[in-house]
Amino acid sequence: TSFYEQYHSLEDIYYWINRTAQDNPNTIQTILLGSSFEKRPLYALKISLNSENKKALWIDCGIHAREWISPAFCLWFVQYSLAFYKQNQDITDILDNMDVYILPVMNPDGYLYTWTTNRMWRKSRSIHPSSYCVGVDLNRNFDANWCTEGASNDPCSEIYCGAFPESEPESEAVANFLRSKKDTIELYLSIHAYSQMLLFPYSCTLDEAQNHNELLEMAQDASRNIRRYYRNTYKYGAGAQTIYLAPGGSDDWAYNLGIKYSFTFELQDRGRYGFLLPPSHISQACNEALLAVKTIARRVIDKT
Ligand code: 0X9
Ligand code: ZN
Repeated sequence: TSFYEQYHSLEDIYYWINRTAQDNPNTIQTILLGSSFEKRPLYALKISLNSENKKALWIDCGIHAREWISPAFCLWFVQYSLAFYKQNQDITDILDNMDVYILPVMNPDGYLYTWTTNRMWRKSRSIHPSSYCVGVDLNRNFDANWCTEGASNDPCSEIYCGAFPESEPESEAVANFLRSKKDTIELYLSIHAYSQMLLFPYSCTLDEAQNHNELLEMAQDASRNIRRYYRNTYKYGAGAQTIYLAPGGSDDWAYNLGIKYSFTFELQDRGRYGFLLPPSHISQACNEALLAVKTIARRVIDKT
């Protein structure tokens, strides 16, 4: 099996980021977004094949530490882009029309902790002055109905929202970057696991987003394609209506910033292995997600 059909330690991922940028100096650039609580660098890769591009696609992976298929997808996507540009029509159209920013691991401290100490860790690894409990749920720390129903102000909770919006260096770094690029980024994607869902705003309220029907059609189209090509089922819908109310998420925040095409993908599986998805399933899980990215990006490009 190839490098991309395995899970990788944080150290290996940093090595891969460096190596990928070095080997592709004309197309790939690394961007240092900031650093984690434990002072690890947050590197994004920018894939740029057409210097005239004004539009961009953002993909982040690894917000939640234990969702190992998520960083695996970010690596998969970069590799696929480099290997299949000018070979596959869909990826060629994406890269001809958009720059792509990829953040392989938004929560490096948590990811490392799942490799060394606790495989089921979800949150970041920040310490709080008032509690012995560690970490913030980075997907509850953004400024979208922050810390209302569906999040917790208890530092010991798995869905702890943090002391204030963007209190965590990881979420602040991502929010700062997206703010600085909000006029070019047209499509925001956040990769999670598990449960096989294609979600869009809102999760922080039961209200419908202004372009709800458009988002619904995009997600439905992606879900249909996955069923047709991979015979697998992905539910789709607004987050709060499809899974649960969960405020402070990056997708809702990016949407309110003005990125009108904003999605959270929950990759494989539906609970058989859960977060412990075996490496033998990586390729199908990533191919399904890739097809969803292609389907949705195509529609965004055609509209804008
Ligand atoms: O609860 C979450 O943060 C995500 N599910 S997970 O099992 N990966 O933790 C869903 C996120 C949906 N979007 C928002 N809540 N904004
Ligand atoms: Zn998650």
